Amino acid sequence: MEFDPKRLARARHVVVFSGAGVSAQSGIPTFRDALTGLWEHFDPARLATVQAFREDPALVWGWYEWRRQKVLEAQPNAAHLTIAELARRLPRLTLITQNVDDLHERAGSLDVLHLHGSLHAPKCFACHRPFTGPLPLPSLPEQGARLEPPRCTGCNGKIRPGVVWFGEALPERMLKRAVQAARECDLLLSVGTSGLVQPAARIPHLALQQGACVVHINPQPQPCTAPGEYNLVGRAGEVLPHLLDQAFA
Ligand code: BV8
Ligand code: ZN
Repeated sequence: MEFDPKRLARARHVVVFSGAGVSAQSGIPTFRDALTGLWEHFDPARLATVQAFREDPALVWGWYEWRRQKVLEAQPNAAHLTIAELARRLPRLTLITQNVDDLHERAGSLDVLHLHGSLHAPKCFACHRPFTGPLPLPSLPEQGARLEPPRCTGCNGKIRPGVVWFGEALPERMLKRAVQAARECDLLLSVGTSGLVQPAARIPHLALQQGACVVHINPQPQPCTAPGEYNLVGRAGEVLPHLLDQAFA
């Protein structure tokens, strides 16, 4: 059964749930893509943890600064821009992202729900105060270059990335708003995510459970377990603009 794009134009409340795949065509490595994936050089499950930062703060801070540098050098791609355009054309759109980059915001999306935090919100590892000091452009030679984290102006603690690490709780308020939107939407677009990381991966299932239609936009077709679940196989940078054109033609 094919997904009818007109359902998008008629939707009352659309949720877009995005993962690393939406930034792939901006040149930001995803976590799992074999060739360029972040896992290939460094295992995020090992590095994206409190333990790793405790053991080797310069390695972890350097890895995140390298990733922040990639984001600063990147541009939003057609997928980000189309999601921002959809929000302008629909009565209501809630954007929930697992990504820690700001490409959705730079594409014009407003009120982005970051379930896993942001590269642009560093904070003190000790006292949790947001770090407001200057962060020079890292200009790191390559992934894996070490960099001593700056110090907190309040308590001299080490500054850490403002992201949610494995084993850390997701920001309560964000997760509540995301669950609420999934429970009341009539259509959810799941864009560029392998759906492996919990509890974020529950979001599309919550939408399905209450009868919303869920569309996976991904070059790898995702398992469709329920009626009302569809695959649009392809890269988000091409599939989303095409979907917008067909929906509002
Ligand atoms: C928690 C921020 C408890 C940091 C991230 C065993 C079983 C089940 C769960 C667990 C388990 N062991 C541990 C857990 C829990 C764990 C977890 O889920 N682990 C997984 C690995 C099994 N979860 C946690 O630890 C969470 N916290 O549970 O805390 C708790 C509760 C209360 C109180 C205290 C503690 C925290 C999880 C958050 C981790 N942080 N990010 C950072 O970025 O470094 S996760 C990180 O990885 C991303 O944020 C993202 O969520 C995830 C990557 O997933 P994707 O975005 O889907 O990316 P991926 O590369 O996997 O896929 C890309 C997709 O895009 C692919 O499908 C590809 O085909 C597609 N694609 C490629 N190109 C394109 C494309 N699609 C479209 N267009 C293209 N062009
Ligand atoms: Zn501090």
